[in-house]
Amino acid sequence: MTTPSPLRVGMVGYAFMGAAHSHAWRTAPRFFDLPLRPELTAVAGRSAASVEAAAAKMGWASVETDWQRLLERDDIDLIDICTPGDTHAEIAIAALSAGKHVLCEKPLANTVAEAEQMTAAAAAAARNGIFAMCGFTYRRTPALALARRMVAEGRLGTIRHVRAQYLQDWLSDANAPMTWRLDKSKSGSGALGDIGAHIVDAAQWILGRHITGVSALLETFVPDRPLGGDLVGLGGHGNTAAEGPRGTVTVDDAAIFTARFDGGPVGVFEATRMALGRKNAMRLEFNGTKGSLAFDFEDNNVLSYYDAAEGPDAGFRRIIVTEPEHPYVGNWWPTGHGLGYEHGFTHQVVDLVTALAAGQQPEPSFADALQVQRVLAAVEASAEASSQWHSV
Ligand code: SOE
Repeated sequence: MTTPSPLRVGMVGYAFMGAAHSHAWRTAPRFFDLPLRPELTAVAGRSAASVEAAAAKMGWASVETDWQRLLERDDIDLIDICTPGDTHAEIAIAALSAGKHVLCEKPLANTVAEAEQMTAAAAAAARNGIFAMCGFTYRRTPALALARRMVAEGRLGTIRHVRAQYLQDWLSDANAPMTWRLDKSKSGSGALGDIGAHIVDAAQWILGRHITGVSALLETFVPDRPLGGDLVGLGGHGNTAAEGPRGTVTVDDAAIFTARFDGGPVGVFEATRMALGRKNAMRLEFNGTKGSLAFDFEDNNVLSYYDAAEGPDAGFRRIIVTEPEHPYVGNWWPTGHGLGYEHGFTHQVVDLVTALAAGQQPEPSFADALQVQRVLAAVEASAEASSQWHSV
């Protein structure tokens, strides 16, 4: 067997997402026969001591304290962007014009204008065989990939309803500290972009339909928070109560909206990081004319399916998505042994590397992610348009 050519990766950022991506780059070739062999060539971060410690822990061969250095290096083929949203556009556009492939964390950018520029840069690069992809990893959760397959097979008939929630609780405590995720200039938005973006992308991808309009409200329950916390630890998922001077929260704590999809389905969406007791409840439900599907990431190896053809005794049944025939699962453990959060990132590497080796556009493309960005912007615009709010 010939050894695959290397795909030499330079990663920017090394917190929560950097750790998840590092694990995926290392693990993917150990479980999947990849057409290219990922190499963890260099990681960039501003603090020399911290980036060196991260490189040693996560398995990167070298470090840079300026991400621009990654673009100058000719031993790097792909730039993996794991930094807050305010840096995505600059890094991605520069990387593409330097002839590097790009994997960029979601949401693609902080504004539609930035996302448009990134999409234009990606289109130009694609003409030269250089590709960009956005990291909506939940597409790679086996149960959700199976849901998409079942919808495409017509098992639900014509879809009428979409019910989508992404519920976490790590910001419930009003003294949980400020993080970059609560600063609009860094994160673009709050629960909306951080976790709402995932349910928008997943719902559209599973249905193969786009959201065409929304009616929304956004709420910020805790307008200021202690500045004393660790702004970076756990990628800004710090939830240990802190004291001292408080900074202003400039993003939404909760985003709630109704939506219409092309072709007829209607949807209800909710994203919050203040649903006490819900840890990572990324939930999707679809109701069609022939059946329904339901998923909750807190039980991520299960897809619930209701088949109306089973007659009066039909009930939701739990498909344990761990059979070798299920998407991605055949390369892992024996039936029933289950996968977790990190596997989505590993599958993302598998799909990305497979597309790059074939000279094909990986999905989701920047154009796909721009469309999600437009939905987020429409939610914000609708929430601001109080004239459309009817008081009771
Ligand atoms: C990354 O994909 C991500 O969206 C994080 O940014 C969220 O904070 C996390 O809770 C879910 O995953």
